Amino acid sequence: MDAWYSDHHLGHQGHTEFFGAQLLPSFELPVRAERVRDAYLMADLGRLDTPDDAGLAPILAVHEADYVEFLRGAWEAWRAIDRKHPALGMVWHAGLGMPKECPRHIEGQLGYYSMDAGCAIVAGTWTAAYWSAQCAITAADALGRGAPAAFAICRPPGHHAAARTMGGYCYLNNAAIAAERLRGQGHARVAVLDIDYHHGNGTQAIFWRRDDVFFVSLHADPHDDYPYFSGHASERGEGEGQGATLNLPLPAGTAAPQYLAALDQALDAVQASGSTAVVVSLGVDTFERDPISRFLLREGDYLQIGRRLARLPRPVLFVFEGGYATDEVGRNAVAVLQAFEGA
Ligand code: SP5
Ligand code: ZN
Repeated sequence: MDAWYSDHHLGHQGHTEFFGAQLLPSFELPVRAERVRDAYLMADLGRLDTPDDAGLAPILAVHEADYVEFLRGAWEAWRAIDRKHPALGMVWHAGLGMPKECPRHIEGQLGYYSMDAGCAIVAGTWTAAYWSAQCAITAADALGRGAPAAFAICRPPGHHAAARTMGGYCYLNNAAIAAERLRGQGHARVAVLDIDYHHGNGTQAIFWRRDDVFFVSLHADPHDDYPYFSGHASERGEGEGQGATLNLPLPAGTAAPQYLAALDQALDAVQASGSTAVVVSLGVDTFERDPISRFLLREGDYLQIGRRLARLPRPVLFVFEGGYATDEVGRNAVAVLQAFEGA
């Protein structure tokens, strides 16, 4: 399978995050995508290319225009008040619902458009997020031309971003944008299978009321881990989308046997959904030595995952999400693809 990668992601660095009240460099580092790219090339699975520029239209098919405008201009606006540090909101509207009025001040806007303090903005953030999304779009277009599988090496990741909200290192929802693109190619039903350690709350929210995109996710139980406020098994979609969301939360300490059993359940659900194209949100922060996660998957387990994913209906688009063990992130992500191709 061919892959898409853009080095514009390198401009998104120097951003920080909090652990409690301690400010740390973000776990979401440029080296992650470089390691995935290098492992992909080493595995000799196909061609690596840079994405085409499909413009803003496919992004605006998923995200609200005011949010996209905010992301484009946030760094410039922030520079007017602080020229030295990343932009980061610290005031949120939790519990109030989405306020009617968006604040005029950039600090207020940063809070208005975010779910947490995990999305600092630096000079290169918008360009990086834009080209990350373009990787997913170009890869989806390759499927439209008949490729059975493709790999979008996206950075920053996307699955925590909703239509008007950033969070959890995610600005634009690459997987949702790709799923929408596949819908536009004539697939009546598309599935998004999210195997990142964290619940894909953004993707779930985007398709919550729709039955044309089936969302299924395996992740840490939100009682115990980020994003805490979505991902429970009781969340099944609403309205037209009733039943088109499936969450399979798993406890801390989950290892391969339990994980693979849940994956089988997810794969059965994708089959039953009648989807004719699949986007896999491929996070490998399920790894035993991931620094922010508490599952116990080992390197060889990613081959098992890939072999099982070969059961998916084609075409399949792999979109890179999380994975923070920088020494192993490349090998683990590419192991999934190798086993998928080999099966
Ligand atoms: C795309 C993705 O994987 N985003 C993850 C965002 C997680 N943000 C919250 C991280 C909280 C980490 N707390 C545990 C620290 C252990 N040292
Ligand atoms: Zn994650």
